[in-house]
Order: sequence, then structure tokens, then C-alpha cells
Amino acid sequence: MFHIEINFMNTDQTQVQTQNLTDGMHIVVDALKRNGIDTIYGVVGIPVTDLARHAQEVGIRYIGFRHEQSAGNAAAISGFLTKKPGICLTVSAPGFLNGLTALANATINGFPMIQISGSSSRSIIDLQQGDYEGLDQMNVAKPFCKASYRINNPEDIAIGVARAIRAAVSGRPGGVYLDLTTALLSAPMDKDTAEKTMFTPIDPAPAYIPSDASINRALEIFASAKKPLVILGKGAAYAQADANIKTFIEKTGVPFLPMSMAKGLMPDDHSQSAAAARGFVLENADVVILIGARLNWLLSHGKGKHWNPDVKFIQLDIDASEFDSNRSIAAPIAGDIVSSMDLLVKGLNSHNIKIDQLWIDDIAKNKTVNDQKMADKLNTNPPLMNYYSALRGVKAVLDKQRDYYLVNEGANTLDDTRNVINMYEPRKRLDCGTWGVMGIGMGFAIGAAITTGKTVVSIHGDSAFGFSGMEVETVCRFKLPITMIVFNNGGIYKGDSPNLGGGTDPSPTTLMPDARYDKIIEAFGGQSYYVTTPDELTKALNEAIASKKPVLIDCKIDPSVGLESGHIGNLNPKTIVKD
Ligand code: OXT
Ligand code: ADP
Ligand code: MG
Repeated sequence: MFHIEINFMNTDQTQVQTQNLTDGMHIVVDALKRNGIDTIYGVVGIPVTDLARHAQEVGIRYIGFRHEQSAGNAAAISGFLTKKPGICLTVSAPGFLNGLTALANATINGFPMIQISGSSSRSIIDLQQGDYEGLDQMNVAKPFCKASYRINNPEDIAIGVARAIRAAVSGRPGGVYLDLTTALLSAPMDKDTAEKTMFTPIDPAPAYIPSDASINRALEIFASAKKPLVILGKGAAYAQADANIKTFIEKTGVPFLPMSMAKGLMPDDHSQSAAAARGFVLENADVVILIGARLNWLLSHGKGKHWNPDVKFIQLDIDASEFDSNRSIAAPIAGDIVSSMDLLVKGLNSHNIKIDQLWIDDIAKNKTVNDQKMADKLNTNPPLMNYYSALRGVKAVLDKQRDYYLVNEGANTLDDTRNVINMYEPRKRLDCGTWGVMGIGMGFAIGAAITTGKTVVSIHGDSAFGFSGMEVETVCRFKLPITMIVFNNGGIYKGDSPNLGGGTDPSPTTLMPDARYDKIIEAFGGQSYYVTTPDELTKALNEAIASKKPVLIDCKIDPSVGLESGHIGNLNPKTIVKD
């Protein structure tokens, strides 16, 4: 603990009393460190600059960003990878609001993070007296996160930090906002008294053990299935129940379908993967076991033409309010996935699970058809690269890699990369997630590189890259082993759309056709490549990964080939009036 020594002098300048004082800022740093926080992602300024300096002084890494949203995204993905809350530090009002999008995105995705922000003194805010960057931040944050707290007194700092950590990681993980007023940050406190307030929460993410009845009900329904399917979601990836999930799937022989960020939890080339027969298994499965996946838009809400109308659902989730959100759940298992999978695997001994061979054969047939379609797409050689020919160049490199993280954002760039690039290990694919949000790419890439020390390959659409591209400087400043690939088709979805008004302004989806994103990294001393063929891309990516240095590859894509909104064009509102 740091301290300030204050000497009280009497009139003849002799020291009469020495008292060791500390202050709110130091107590916050101390509380974070004692709770195992080793990294803070943020952007500094009034009133938190010294807080970041003190953190660095005591050995907490401080990763300074160019924009709070990216810092927040880095914190969030670190939370997903480690099950410990990632910390994002922001300044008041505008900095806080810049970070809030990332906090909300973390909450919607179930990533544990804490946004800590400096804020104005209460008296000025409450009387609306016009403070520098004044905003009632704690109340603004409330709808966007799991919990929003303000610490007013230095003696409450340890409690405030403990509450924030517990709220972020217990139950369904998510974002927490922690408001630190200017008055608190400079509030003095006796060092020994402050020390006595310190503690770390015991068992912040307690196991949530499901009832035996819920496990038996689920296994009975599973045993009655003719065409069962497991859907693995990012909640399963987060839980880190990897071994039991593998045992459950392999022991029963049940086909599985990974959601995007659950790819690699079971290897994508596993014989039981039904990823290449997605539509077929959703339309035909009679029992679906959802393991940490929600029946939201990404699964067409579990209804409609994409689903067997008679399907029964078994759902494993830590948040019981998730059950029946879109469809009735025949067998809800309320519990954490580690405990639930443990009981399900043990329960297999007393249940006779037998998968109908016809179901397996039909899936295999469907996969063969789609595998061929995929091979045809990958093997084209258009004069200007399309997404698939470019991804062939990427796949040639990444199929041989295991020890790297893949970050991915865009529309076509996202959907096509997801389907082409196989993942072989859990929690290695990090992407736009539940909101399909652009701008996560650079924050996720930096967060993954800092948290794991591993190589990161991030594949961005040119529009997506623009949301956080200035973080290239952050990558270079910290000399991170990140290779950024920009799929440059000169547009949002595509680059050749006309201006319907006939004017000279570019269309709403058009970006600069001849933009050279590779030039950006040159400004910061990083390595750049500009590639126009799959072979050039393969060569550049091989060299980039081997260098373990910041690299940006601008990959020229035909502006005419993208689909509107990638694979989710059906979600665009239908226009009634035809032009
Ligand atoms: O079922 P069938 O038989 O058809 O087969 C399926 C699979 O079984 C099969 N398949 C395979 N076959 C063989 N081999 C393999 N390996 C294989 N894998 C799969 O293929 C088919 C199709 O499979 P898929 O894709 O899994 O199935 P489907 O039905 O499409 O899946 C449905 C979904 C919903 C699960 C899936 O599509 C999905 O996960 N989608 C996520 C979509 C998403 O999140 N998109 C991002 C948002 S789009 C839009 O919002 C954008 N914006 C607006 C914006 C946003 N988002 N954020 C902010 C802050 N501001 C604005 C913007 C600005 S995107 C965007 C920028 C776009 O431009 P860029 O330049 O960045 O990107 P480009 O598009 O490249 O230009
Ligand atoms: P995906 O997008 O991959 O389908 P979602 O984010 O929609 O995944 O769903 C993840 C679900 O997993 C959430 O409902 C969340 O409550 C749940 N979840 C997260 N962590 C755990 C855990 N440790 N145990 C049980 N359920 C969890
Ligand atoms: Mg694009």
C-alpha cells in the first residue's frame, strides 16, 4: 500500500505528530491487485491518469488504447478467455460513454468485465451545475449492464470492488459499472485503517448444481430421441467444461452443431460435427440439447420453417429465466455447465442412449453435398479474388496452425470465414457475437494477445476495420504478434452499388475503392503487405505469423461479389415500393 506522510508542525517547527495517510486512488489500485487483477485496458485523462500510473507502479499492466470502446472490448474478451473480469478504465462523461457500448456488448454476450470510470463530484452533478465532463454516469449505465455501483467513501472501496467482481462473474457473467468520483479518488484515509478494510470475495462464482430430477428428466428425453442433436454455444465455451462435453458427445455418438464462438470446443473436423449440415439437422432433429446457447435470432428463435415443429428441447443454462424465452423447454437444467455436464456424463451409465444409424447416415449424406459445394466455391480462380478464393489462401496457412487466436468481423468476411476456417481448440474463435457488432476486431485482437501472449490473426471486412482501425498504433506500440487481414472490397457488403439518385456522391454502402489499408501500419513502423492473389496471401500470412510482429495485410477483393448483409440478408426489412 502506498502512503503519504503528513507532518503536523507546531509553531516552533518541531514535529509533533506523524500520520501515514493513503488516498482513494491508491486504495482502488490495491484492492484490484489483491483481487488478482493483472491488467487494465483504458484511455486516461482527468481524473484517472494517476490511477493508471499507480497501477503500473505496482506491477499491474496498463494497456493504453486510442478509443475506450476498443479498450472495453479488450477487457471483455479477456473476461471470456479467463473467467476473471477484464478491467476497462475510462474518464468521465464522453470517455465513459465511449466505453459503454463495449460494456453493453459484454453484458449481452455474457463476458465478465468491469468498466471503472472517474466521474464528477456528486454535489455538482445532483444540482446540475455544469461540471467539466459532468454526467450522472451510474444511472446512465444501469440499463446496459448487470450492476452499476458508485463508491463514495474510501472505507467502502474494498466492498465496492468485491461487489463488482462478484456481480461480473457469478450466475450469467456480464458487464459491471463502477463509478469513482473525483472526491473519492483524492479522499484521504489512514493507511492502517484502509488496510483493515481489505478483503477478497470468497468463491465469487459459486457452483450452481442442478437437481437430480432435472438431470434424469433430460436423460429420459434424450434416450427417447430418434434424431438428437447437441448445440454448443459460447456459454459452453466460457464454462470450460471441455473434457466432459467431449465425453458426453463421443460416448453417446450424438451429432453436434457449434455456434460461432463455440467452434473448436469440439474440433471442426470431428466426424460427429453437423456444421456442414446445419439446415438439415435443425429442420429434422427431434430432441435438441442446448448447452450454453440461447434460442435467439441466431437460431431463428427455435421456430418457423427452419425447425422441426415437434422438436423437444433440453437446455443447460445458469440463468433459469432463459428457459421458455422463445419456445417451451421440455427439460430445463438450471445449473452451471461444469456441474451439469458432470452429472449428465455420470447419468449416462443408467440410461440407454442409442442413436439411430439412419439419422447419422442422413446427416453424412447432407454433409457430403455441402462439402462438395464448399470445395467448388473454394476452388474458383476469378481474376479478382472473391471471398472464397481469398479464404483458400488463408486456410492453406491456418489449417496447419493450432496455437493461435482467430478474431473475425464484417458481414461476408464474417460469415464466409466462419464456415471456411476450421477451429480445433476451444475459445480460439472470437467474433461479432450476439449483436453482430462491428468494431470489436481490434479490441478483441489486442485483448487476446495481451491475455494469452499467443499469436492472433484477425480478419476484418474493410468497413468493420474502420470502426477501430486506429488501434493499429496500439498494436505497434505494444509490439504485439497480431496479423490483421483486411478484406478490402471497397464497401459495406460490396463496393459497386450505385447512388440511386444518380448524383456523384458514393452510395450508402460504398467505401473508397482504391483504399490501401496496408499504408496505415507503415506509419507506425509495422510490416505491410498488399495482396491480389491467393498465393500472395498465403505467402504473406506465413511470413507474418513467423515474424511474431505487428503485420497488416490488405487483401484486394472484387467489389462486386459480396452479398447484402452476408448470410443474414433475410433480416433486412422488405421494401414495399419498388424503385
Ligand atoms: O443449411 P445449409 O444446408 O444451407 O448449409 C449451411 C451450412 O451447413 C453450410 N456450411 C458448410 N458446408 C460445408 N463446409 C463447411 N465447413 C460449412 N460450414 C457451414 O453452409 C450453409 C450456411 O451456413 P451458416 O452460415 O452457418 O448458416 P446460416 O443459415 O447462414 O447461419 C445463420 C447464422 C445466423 C447462425 C449465421 O449466418 C451467423 O452466425 N451469422 C452472423 C451474422 C452477423 O452477425 N453479421 C454481422 C452483422 S451484419 C450488419 O449488421 C453489418 N453492419 C451494420 C453495423 C453493425 N453490425 N454494427 C455496428 C456497430 N454498426 C453497423 C455493418 C456496417 S455488417 C457491416 C459491415 C460489413 O462490411 P465489411 O466490409 O466489414 O464486410 P464485407 O461484407 O465483407 O464487405
Ligand atoms: P451463442 O451465441 O453461442 O448461442 P449465447 O450467448 O446466446 O451463446 O448463450 C450463452 C448462454 O450460456 C447464456 O444463456 C448464459 O446464461 C449461459 N451460460 C454462460 N455461462 C454459463 C455457465 N458457466 N454455466 C451455464 N450456463 C452458462
Ligand atoms: Mg467490405
